[in-house]
Amino acid sequence: MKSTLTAGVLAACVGLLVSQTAHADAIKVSMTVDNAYALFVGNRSAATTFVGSDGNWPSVESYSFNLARDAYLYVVTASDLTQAQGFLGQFENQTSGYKFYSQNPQWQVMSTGLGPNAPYTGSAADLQLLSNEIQDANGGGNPSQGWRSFTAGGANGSSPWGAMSGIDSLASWVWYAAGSCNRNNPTLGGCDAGEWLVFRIAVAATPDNPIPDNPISSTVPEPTSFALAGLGLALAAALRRKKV
Ligand SMILES: [Ca+2]
Ligand SMILES: [Ca+2]
Repeated sequence: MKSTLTAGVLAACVGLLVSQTAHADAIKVSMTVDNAYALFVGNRSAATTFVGSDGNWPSVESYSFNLARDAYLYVVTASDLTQAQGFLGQFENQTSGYKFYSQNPQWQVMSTGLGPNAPYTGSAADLQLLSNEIQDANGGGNPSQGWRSFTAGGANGSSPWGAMSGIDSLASWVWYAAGSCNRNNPTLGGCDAGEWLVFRIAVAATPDNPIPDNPISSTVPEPTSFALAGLGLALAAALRRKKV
C-alpha cells in the first residue's frame, strides 16, 4: 500500500514538473479597441515581441498563440478622447477549455500619463519604452500607482458601437475609470484616463488567482521550483519509508 502510494506521489510530482516546464497553452484572443491598440507578447517585466496593431474599432481581430504559462499579453491603447472609448475582448485557453471576457478580473490596466502617442511600430525602441513602463507599474511608480481593474460599461451590442461579430454577447466594453472619465461608466463620453493605457493578462490567470504576479505572493516559489521541492519531499519521504 505504502509503496504504491509513494509511487503515485512520485508520478504526480514528475507529471507536475513536466507540465510546468514543458507545457505551452494554445491561446486565442479576439478583441477590438476604440480607438486603437498594439498587441505585444512578453513576460511579467517586459514586452519582448510585437504582434500587430489595429486602428479600426468596428473590426474584431483574432490572434492565436502557443504560449508558456508564465507569458503575458500586453495591449497598448490609444484614444482620441472623444465620444467613447473601450476595450472589448475574449480570451480562450484552448488547451484547458477556459474562456472569459474583458470585464473579468483576469485583465489588468495601468496608465502611463505619457500622452496620446502610444508605441505602435514594434521597433526595439518601442519595446524598451513599453518594458520601462511595465516595470514602473510593477513597482507602483506610474500614474495609476500599479496595475488596476477595469470598469465595465455596456455589453457587446450596446450603443454607440453596436454588435461586434467574433466576440460573444456576454462580453462587455471596459475602460479604466480614472482621470476625467466617468467613474461609473468610463466607456461613454470622451475622457482622458491617463493615456496612454496598457492592458495585460497572464496566461496562467484564473478566477481564483487572477493576478499570479501579485507582489504579495512574490515569496511563493515559482511553479518549477515548487514542483522540484515537491519532488524532493516525495523522494525524502520514499527514502524514509524504505528505512522503516
Ligand atoms: Ca479593430
Ligand atoms: Ca473614441
